[in-house]
Parts: sequence; structure tokens; C-alpha cells
Amino acid sequence: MTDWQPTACILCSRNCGLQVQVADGHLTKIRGDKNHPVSAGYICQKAAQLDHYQNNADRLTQPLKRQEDGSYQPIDWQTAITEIAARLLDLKQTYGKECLAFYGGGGQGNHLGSMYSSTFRDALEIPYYYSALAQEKTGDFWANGKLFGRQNCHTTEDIEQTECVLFIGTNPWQAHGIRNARPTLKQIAQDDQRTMIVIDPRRTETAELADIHLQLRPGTDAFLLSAMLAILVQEGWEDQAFLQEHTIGYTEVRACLLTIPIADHIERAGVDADQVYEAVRRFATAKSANVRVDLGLQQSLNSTLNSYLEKLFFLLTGNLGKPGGNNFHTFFLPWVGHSDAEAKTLCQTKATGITEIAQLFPPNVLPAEIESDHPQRIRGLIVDSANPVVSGADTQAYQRAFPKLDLLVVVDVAMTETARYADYILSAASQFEKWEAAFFNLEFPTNAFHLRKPLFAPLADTLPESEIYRRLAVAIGAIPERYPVLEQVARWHGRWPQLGLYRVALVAAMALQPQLRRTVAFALQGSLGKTLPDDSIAPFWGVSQLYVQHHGEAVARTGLPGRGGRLAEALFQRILHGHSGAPISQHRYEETWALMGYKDQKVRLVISELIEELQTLSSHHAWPEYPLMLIAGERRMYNANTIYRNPQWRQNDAEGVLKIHPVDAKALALAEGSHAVCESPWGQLTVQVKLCDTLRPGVVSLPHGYGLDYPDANGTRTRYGPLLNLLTDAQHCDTISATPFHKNVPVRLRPIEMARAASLHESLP
Ligand SMILES: Nc1nc2c(c(=O)[nH]1)N[C@H]1C(S)=C(S)[C@@H](COP(=O)(O)OP(=O)(O)OC[C@H]3O[C@@H](n4cnc5c(=O)[nH]c(N)nc54)[C@H](O)[C@@H]3O)O[C@H]1N2
Ligand SMILES: Nc1nc2c(c(=O)[nH]1)N[C@H]1C(S)=C(S)[C@@H](COP(=O)(O)OP(=O)(O)OC[C@H]3O[C@@H](n4cnc5c(=O)[nH]c(N)nc54)[C@H](O)[C@@H]3O)O[C@H]1N2
Ligand code: SF4
Ligand SMILES: [Mo]
Repeated sequence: MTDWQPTACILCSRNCGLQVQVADGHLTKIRGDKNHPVSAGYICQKAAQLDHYQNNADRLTQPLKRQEDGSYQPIDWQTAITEIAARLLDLKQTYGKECLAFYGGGGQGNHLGSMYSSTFRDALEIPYYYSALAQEKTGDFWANGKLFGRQNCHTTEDIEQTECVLFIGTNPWQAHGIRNARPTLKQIAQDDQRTMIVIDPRRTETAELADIHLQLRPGTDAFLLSAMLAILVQEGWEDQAFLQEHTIGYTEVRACLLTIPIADHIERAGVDADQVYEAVRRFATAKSANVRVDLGLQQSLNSTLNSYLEKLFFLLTGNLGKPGGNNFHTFFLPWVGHSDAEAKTLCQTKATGITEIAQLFPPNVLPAEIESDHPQRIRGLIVDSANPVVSGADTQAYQRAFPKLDLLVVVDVAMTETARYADYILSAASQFEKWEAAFFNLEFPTNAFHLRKPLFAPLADTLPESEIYRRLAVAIGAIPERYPVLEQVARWHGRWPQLGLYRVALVAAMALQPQLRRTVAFALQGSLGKTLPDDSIAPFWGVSQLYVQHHGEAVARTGLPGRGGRLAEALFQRILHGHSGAPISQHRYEETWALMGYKDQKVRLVISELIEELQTLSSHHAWPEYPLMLIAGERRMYNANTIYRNPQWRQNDAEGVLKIHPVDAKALALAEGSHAVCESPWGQLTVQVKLCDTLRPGVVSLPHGYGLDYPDANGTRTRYGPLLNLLTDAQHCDTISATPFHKNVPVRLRPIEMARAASLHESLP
């Protein structure tokens, strides 16, 4: 009999628990894990294909170095690490640390390595941390900083319990992002007492289940949401008691909302006024309500303003901090930072002058920072777990900029479009070949964490990131090869954990050697790690200590014994042995306020920069020659970022079709299955057309995560589906956060014959 082994899905931020069977290096059977504390057996159709991630022709099996002629030759780890370290140090010495940047550090499921890459980054003092998060969520984080006092005061949604949910620019049926999406959505749809409202220019699978679907004109969210808030205020549906007790500045916000020309804004959004009133009424009068948003709001025009308006819904109606509402949650390991304008000088990019938000920099400006003639332009870059040549706005800009780097190091499991520009490609062990964890622990009131054991031995010449960055840190002289004293104490600690010896020794060592404080993840790995099943997991002992320091009572409520250090020890042991995932804290709803940044726990409702933007909103269309609005990056049944490379994983939609409304198709003489050139002001693509009456007329849609190339048996590469960031532009972005407006890309379509379509197909980089 074959055993089922616990692991998790690595394709989206839900990281559903899985049970799998393996044979000969393959994942042979996959099912949901009922023992997982959050997903409880749920999975979607994408997880069944995970063997395509583990085994594919692009898997990297050894480190590679680029040769003069552009080809790659294998290089041994020792030489690669020594050469990379020397070149990084040389760049830093010659041009200053400002010429160094880091991109990525963890995708949808692999965040364990980020504890090591971020420590390495700090050790080398790399100031610029670029992340995919800063092309979707930094506008939201910025607004959180203003409203709640810290940019990492992030809220979650209690959708399973709520009476009324408002989904704006998100399609959880396909994209998930909420717990066990499909049954949860169906339950709300079937219950007359509950309401689902969807704001989306497409009639999505989620919208099909909704009570009210506001099928707005894309990019008009700021108009629609401000009109809805104005109605709420006009009708007197605010929760005055809540506003009084928990907020500051309502009078000013109210005055601004009362100036909104409601009818005009609703008309610009192109929706039915009665339905809008009904949606506001239902949301405001429900016993509990919450708002769930995603890219349709965060990657569309006025995105930071949208993030503010969206939050005003749950704030004005008193739906923060209660069952069924929006609530702050804990992070087991905080992966969103706070860039505090008051506490320190904020770091800025040299050429584009962009200021960090949540300690992150936006991928949108990276090519310009590399190509600039600023003396401290970016010259050395490490990319880990990301494929910006495909996923960043303006693929051509990356293709132009990356060859201008003095040093590009890519750490990945696969030969990606980005890796093909690297000087060194470091072959990482896959997420099923090492201990791993995702840090998307965003639940409230019960939060959980899942540490996963490897299913397979690593491919021969691959290393986990923990070891790659440890070796690099040793090579730049930031850490010692061994920590003999702490290692000895860790062994005693293993025998007599109740004495807490290791904790005392570590604290003393950090007091004596301040540089150890900065590289503590490596110190844990090199000491406590020697006593554990794998050295990479040792930092979770420290994380458990910190988590208990901040949330001790909530940890104890999960049924763990002791207090302080002993409670933390118990939490760490639970994580270590809970192979299907482990609860880490159980909060009470009212405790959510303690997770807020402002000490007085009062929300600052006024964000003057955004109130100003709201007062000067305009719906001027800058590109009249491009009459259609493209949603550049729809989540569908068979896309999953750029994680699966072999196109055979897709059970349908191999072409990644462009969806178009039949009325628009007819006007352009485009038949089902025909080909067209899709042109934006910035680039063009050939696409295959599919007629689809779920779109609002005037809107077309292409999927995210296509356009990767993959080799055939002879090694010849073909690109599969639209590489849609050929159409997008870095400047088409939010003024505050520089996050791209991917959901509102102006385009036009030109019919084209099949034969010409093939010959026009973009050449591979
Ligand atoms: N299947 C699948 N699931 C995924 C992923 C994947 O690649 N494939 N990726 C994961 C990742 S990284 C993320 S960030 C999430 C994203 O998850 P979502 O944001 O939920 O997914 P999207 O389909 O990108 O966009 C959501 C919706 O926004 C709508 N929209 C477009 N323009 C506008 C607009 O102007 N206003 C409004 N209100 N709505 C608009 C689109 O029609 C779409 O239905 O999905 C995750 N889940
Ligand atoms: N036009 C447009 N562009 C978009 C979007 C859109 O909607 N429209 N969506 C955006 C969004 S929301 C996101 S999140 C980004 C996602 O795009 P990216 O930030 O590029 O991330 P992924 O596509 O998830 O790529 C993950 C990479 O990690 C590698 N990998 C997998 N496992 C491991 C591992 O264990 N170790 C290492 N070192 N590497 C590993 C994979 O091979 C892959 O190369 O795309 C963005 N781009
Ligand atoms: S893709 Fe997301 S929702 Fe689907 S199984 Fe994987 S983690 Fe769960
Ligand atoms: Mo994302």
C-alpha cells in the first residue's frame, strides 16, 4: 500500500493542504488534506497538475555560468558562490551599495528561503528590494499606513460568517484568495438571508452567483465607489456610534462625500442607478458586512484612491472588528514591512525618484533604474523566485535593460525567460524537495501555519535557498562557517529544553556581538539547526518566540501549555510535528484593535492626498485611437502565474484566447476562432478570438501567465499563448504607488489571416 503524504499546493496564496502519493520522483496522486486547519480538504482543479511543476524539461539541475558567446556552461557551486560574492563586493566598493538590488524572494508557496535571502540582503546592505507585491498591493499598504498607523496593518474578510459581502475587482471562483472559495460562494448564493454584491466589468463565475452585479465600465471604480459612499452618507446609513468610538476625522470625510455628484458618477461608471442604491442599502443595513478586493481594483485607474474608498465602506458602516466584518490579522512572520516617514529617512530610487512603501520598490521602475545614466544606477541584481521578463509591465523594457547589468544572478528551479539574461543561474531545489512554508497566514480570529516536509530528495546539483544564501553570506565575510558555542548550547537545549538555555545564550550572544543580531537567521541555522530534522527550519524557533511575545494569550488559547519561552517552545514543537499545518493563535474579535498601528486605536479617516484626487477625478480618455479596454491578466481555469512551464498542464484554452463581446466582434468582422493583431499604444500581439457575451461591450480580456516558451524534444523553443506584458507600459500606473494599471489597457484590434498571424508571431528573446 502506498502512503499518502501531507504537503501543500504552491499555486496561489491559499496554499491548500494536500495529501499526495509519490513514485519514481513523480507526484502520482493528489487530493485535498482534510486535516489541514484552514483548507480542510478543499482544492481546485489546478492542484492536480503539480507534477508538471516538479518534472519538466526546464528544471535546472546544476548551476550555470554565461559564457562570452552567450551560451551557458555548468559551474561548480563553490566557484559560482566565490565568483558571485567577489563581483557583488566589487560593485559595492566601486559604486556604493546603491547600485545593488534584489527582486522576488518567494512566489506563491516558497517563503522559507526568504528568511535567508532577506538576511543576506541586510548583510550586504542591498537597499532596493523589488517585489511582485509592489505591482499589486502597495497602494493598499500605503492607504493602510495612513488609516491605521502602519503599512502592514492588513485586514482580512470574515466571508464565511458574513451577511453581506462586496467583491470589487475580484473573481474568487477562479482566483480564490478567500477560504474554500467555491463552496463558500455557493452557500452565500443559496441563502436568502445573505447578499453577495459584485463590481466587475465581466459577468464572472462569481458575478453569476451574486444578488447584485454592477457591471461597470473598466477603470471607473473611483466614480462608482465614491457615488456609493455618497449615497450611504446622504441616506444617513453610517454607524455613528462606531465612528465616534473608533475614528477621527469623519466630519471632513462626510463633507467631501456630500459634494460628490452622485448621478454623474453613476453615469460615468455606466451602471443602473437603482441597482447601485439597492447595493448600498443592503451593505449598510446588513448585520455584518465586509469588502473583499483584488487586482480589478488594485490594478486599475486611481488604484490607491480605490483602496481608500473600498476601506471606507467597512469603516463608515462599522464593520471593522466584529464577526462577519473585516478584521486585522496577525502575520506569523511579517512579510509586509512598514516604511515609516517619521522614524527614518525613506529610501528613494535614483532615476525615477520613487519612495519605498512597505519597504518595497515597484517592478515598474526597475528597467528605468538600470538603464539610467545616474552614476549610482542599478548594476547588480539578484532575482529569486520571479520571472519579471514575463510578469513585469513592459516586457521589452526588461529585455533592453537586463543586458545592461554588470551582474545578474537568477535563483530558480527552472530555466525561465529571465534566467536567460543571467550571468549566473543558481539551481534551487524544488518546493517538494526541501522543507518549505508559505507566509500567507492571514486568518482571523484563528490563524495557522503550515511547515512542509520534503517529498523527494533534491536533484543532485541543486540546493535549497537557505544553503545558497548561507554560502553567499560566508563568502562575503558576513557570517562564520560555524557557530561552535551556540551549537553546543543547542545540543544541551535539546536534552533539557525546560531550562531555556538556548534562549539565554542567543540573547547574550546578540548583546555581545551586534552583527549577530543582523544575521540571526544564519546563527539559528548554524546552531539550533544542527539539532533539528533540517537546519533550514531553525529560524521558526525564533519566530515562535517573537509570536508568543506579541500574541501569547491567543497562542495559549489554541490549547498549548505554559507561558513565555515555554509556550513558544510548545508552539515550535507543534509546528515542527504538525505536518498537515498547525493552528498558531485564537483571537477574540475585539482584540483585532490591538493589532492596529496607532496607539490610541483610532482610525484616521482623512487621507488628504486622496481626498484631493477624488475632488479632481476626471474620466478623460487619453488614447482615442485605441477604443477597446483590455483586461491584461484574467485568472482562468488553467493559468497559475508563471509557475507551470510545460503548456501540457492546461486541460483547455491552450491558446489563451482573447475574449470579446459578440457586438464588438461583429463590428470588427472577427469570427469565433479567428486571429487578430491586438495593439496597445506600447506594443502588439497576435491573438486568437473567442466570442463571449459575459463581457461588457467595449471590453476585451486576455489571461495572465501565458507566453512562456518551452522546448520540444529537439530543444527548439516555442512560445505558448500571449506574452501580454508586451502590451503593457510602466508609465501607465498609479501616481502614489507606481503599481501598473494592467486591468485597463487601451487597445485596438485588427483582423488577420491565420497564415499571417503565424509569420507575425513575435520572435523569441
Ligand atoms: N487561476 C488562477 N488563480 C490565481 C492566479 C492565477 O494565475 N491563476 N494568480 C494568483 C494571484 S498572484 C493573484 S494576485 C490573484 C488575483 O486574483 P483576482 O484579482 O481575483 O483575479 P483577476 O482575474 O486578475 O482580476 C479580478 C477581476 O477584476 C476584474 N476587473 C478588470 N478590470 C476591472 C476594473 O476596472 N474594475 C473592477 N472593479 N474590476 C475589474 C476582472 O474582470 C476580473 O474578474 O489570483 C491568484 N489566483
Ligand atoms: N499584465 C499582467 N501582468 C501581471 C499580472 C497581471 O494580472 N497582468 N499579475 C501580476 C501578479 S499579481 C503577480 S503576483 C506576478 C507573478 O509573477 P512573478 O512575480 O514573476 O512570480 P511567479 O509567476 O509566481 O514566478 C515564480 C517563479 O518562481 C520559480 N520557483 C518556483 N518554485 C521555486 C523555488 O522553490 N525556488 C525558487 N528560487 N524559485 C522557484 C518559478 O519557476 C518561477 O520562475 O505577475 C504579475 N504580472
Ligand atoms: S491553486 Fe490555490 S485554491 Fe487551488 S488548490 Fe492550489 S492553493 Fe488551493
Ligand atoms: Mo499576485
